[in-house]
Amino acid sequence: MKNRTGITAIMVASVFGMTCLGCLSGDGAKIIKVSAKRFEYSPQQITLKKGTPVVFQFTTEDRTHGFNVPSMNLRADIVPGKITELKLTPQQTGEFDFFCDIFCGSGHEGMNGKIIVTE
Ligand SMILES: [Cu+2]
Repeated sequence: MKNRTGITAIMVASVFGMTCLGCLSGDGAKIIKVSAKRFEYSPQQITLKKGTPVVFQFTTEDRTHGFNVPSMNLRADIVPGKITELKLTPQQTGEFDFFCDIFCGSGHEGMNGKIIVTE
């Protein structure tokens, strides 16, 4: 349990240069890489286990996008040239829709995906 200084309670950390210095993954959480581009996320469907902490690492290939999961009260900006991290420990099983909430052009409305939380 080293390298935990100052990272325990951080929700979002953005790091320049696509490297992840002092990232949230130090506590053993599973890393889930999600890339965004007009007008889709990859992967579009993410399956998680209830009670198991994960760290999302968001990147974008073209421009700024959003990542918003209203039913989980979770959102982030995804900015070119950075890795944006978001920590999540799902507390409920079910299906949770996410979508881009930063207008990124014609087609933006269909930029969405799903988090599935299993027991
Ligand atoms: Cu968008």
